[in-house]
Amino acid sequence: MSLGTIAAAVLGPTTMRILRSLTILLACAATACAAAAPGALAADGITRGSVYDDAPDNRYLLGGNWLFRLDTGGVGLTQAFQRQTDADGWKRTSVPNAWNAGDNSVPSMLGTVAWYRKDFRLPDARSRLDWLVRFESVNYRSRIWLNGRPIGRNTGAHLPFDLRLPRSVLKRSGTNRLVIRVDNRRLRTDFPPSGLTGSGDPAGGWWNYGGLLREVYLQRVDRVDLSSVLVRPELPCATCAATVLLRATVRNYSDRATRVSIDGRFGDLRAKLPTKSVAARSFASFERRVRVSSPKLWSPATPNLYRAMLTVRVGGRKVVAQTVHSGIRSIKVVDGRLVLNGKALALRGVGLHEDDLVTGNALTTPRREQIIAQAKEIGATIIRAHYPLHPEMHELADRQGLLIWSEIPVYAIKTQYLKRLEVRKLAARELEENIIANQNHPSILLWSIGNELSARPGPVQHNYINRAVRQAKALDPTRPVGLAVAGYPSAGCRPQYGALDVVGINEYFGWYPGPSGQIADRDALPEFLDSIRACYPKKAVMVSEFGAEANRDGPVEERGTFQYQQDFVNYHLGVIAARPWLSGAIYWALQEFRVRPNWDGGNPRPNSPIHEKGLLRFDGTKKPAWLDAQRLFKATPQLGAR
Ligand code: GCB
Repeated sequence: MSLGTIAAAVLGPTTMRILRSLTILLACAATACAAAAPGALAADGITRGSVYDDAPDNRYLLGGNWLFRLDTGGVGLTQAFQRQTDADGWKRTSVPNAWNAGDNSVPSMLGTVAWYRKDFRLPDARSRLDWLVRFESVNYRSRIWLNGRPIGRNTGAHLPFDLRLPRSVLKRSGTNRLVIRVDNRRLRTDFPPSGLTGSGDPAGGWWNYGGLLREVYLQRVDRVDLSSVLVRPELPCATCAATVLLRATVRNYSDRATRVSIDGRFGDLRAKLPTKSVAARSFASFERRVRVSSPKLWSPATPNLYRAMLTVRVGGRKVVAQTVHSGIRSIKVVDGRLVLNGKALALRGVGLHEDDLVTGNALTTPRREQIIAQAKEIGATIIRAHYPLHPEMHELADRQGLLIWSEIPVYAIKTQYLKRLEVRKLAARELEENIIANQNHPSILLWSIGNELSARPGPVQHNYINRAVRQAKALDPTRPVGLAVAGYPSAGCRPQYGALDVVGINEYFGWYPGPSGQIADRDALPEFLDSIRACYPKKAVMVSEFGAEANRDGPVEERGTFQYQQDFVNYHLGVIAARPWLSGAIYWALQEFRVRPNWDGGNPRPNSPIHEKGLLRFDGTKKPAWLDAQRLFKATPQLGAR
């Protein structure tokens, strides 16, 4: 047992997290603050563990000093790579990092190519070990080299990927050099897609931050590793016993078939998973069900968590273990309502972006804690983002009782691109990865397959919806599947939404005019919502967005004033409250964030690139409408209205 493991056992995860941050700071005091040339940077900053709790225990955070440089070009990739590995031109940085945080220019939004480098020594030099590198989120296209040899690539942010460090190039005791080329220039077929606005500026619903936006880890593999862990409670009724499925998918990295045994735990219950042999260089799944006779249910009001644990052994020796904090609850759509543990929901909540004035999308733990605390303070029971949130956001939501509308960034992609095979494949991969990475969280309410695709769907979107719903249900039969759509009366009833359990309506009545001015008048909202109910009587319907920009005091009739926003919030929440069949409503957004150059968001006096529909300003101060939303959220019986 290493010192780190002993410390973790004695001190617990939160204290360990604080100690890790201190270690990084002290490392900086000893090295970064000395004037060593970046080219000769010492290998440093590797600490045992992860910034979140439910991770396998064989991870090491690749923290400390990293190097960064913008691309200086090169004819081919090899030449570019060689130039980038020269000693000159690198600057110190730390990871996570968004290199263009605070640069609000058009070129910054359009994206560029940049390089990161980390020199490191393995924390354990034993030759029987294999090593992986894991990236939690890289925006957008990445290529990775180890000691000058290409080892892999990835496309798409907000979801993790890992690569094996080849034995033939990995130095067991010397310094290894990891180099990552990150390209955040967007294509029309990316998630989210690029494009141009009417005025020729880069389009897009949020800032295009480039970089290693979340943590990077090393993962130590002792012959076999946990490739995924599933802890899935099934609750037939609110007063029933629960069955919990424990499943571990194990990968054997070695050249020999290996007999693996797994000990499972769920709360106080212990369960051995059937022992089997895993063939050389392949995967095997192990599973077992346990019965929990009188479960303490999870809900936003009582976020009870059970600690589950899977410990993998080879020849009786523990090689890896993972903890999962699980919650027992059921979520269903019954007669057109979302029902949690047998009670119909009328959720209230906020949409958000992982954005920070200083660090952009590369958030710190305190900033994540702040966002969740703000959502709780306003009285939310649900949060929504356009992409999978950081794993720690999920854990905070589990612990503090927030539900998550979990969406993949299949955002406003045009039908002509959605039609393409490579786009469909990437969407399917992101949906699968999101479900595999995040399904253990009781906070996840539903899987959303996208936002604002064409409001008049045809065969292409129909086909996308059908396949995505089928895929999500096959991976996770316990959760509903939804889609957020732009709310326009002219769209009518759409049979293409048939496979969905939940329809989210983004409604901006009385804010944007919409095509032919059809949503300019807010008084058209009640009738519109009633028509949606009539279209989809068996589906759960939620208002997935509503909001108005506000950045100044002024008359209540003047768009963009705090008074207009206040009136807007009161009116919309009033119309929503009068429709108890709505399963929820989500204000867009909790806080201001960066969108794109020349963003006006419908405000005659905008403050580009800031999206100002937030109830909090970017600096965290409250706008007057915050109190209205808080009062009305808290006055709503959100859990168990029926
Ligand atoms: C939407 C989008 C969201 C935007 C919002 C707006 O429908 O889903 O990403 O920020 O409208 O403010 O226009």
